[in-house]
Amino acid sequence: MPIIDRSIPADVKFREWLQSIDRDRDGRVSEQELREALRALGRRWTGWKAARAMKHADLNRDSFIDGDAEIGELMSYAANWGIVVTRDGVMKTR
Ligand SMILES: [Ca+2]
Repeated sequence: MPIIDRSIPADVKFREWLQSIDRDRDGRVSEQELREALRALGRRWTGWKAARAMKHADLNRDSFIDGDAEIGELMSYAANWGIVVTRDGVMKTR
């Protein structure tokens, strides 16, 4: 179990991860990009998980995750998938 280092703002690492999965570099994350990222992390049921995450975190319903509030929601939600943010970046706990 990785130790979460509170001295490093977790959202910085999460933002770096979001940038890395933003394939078309438009500065926001689509459901498809999220799905591909989940697959790359070895998660299963990625279509279902991505759809659930969008429903939860896409607060303004524009079909993209962007902005502090939505990124925060997505980061919290990712813990449901066993995905956490540490000083080394985004990783799986199981
Ligand atoms: Ca949105």
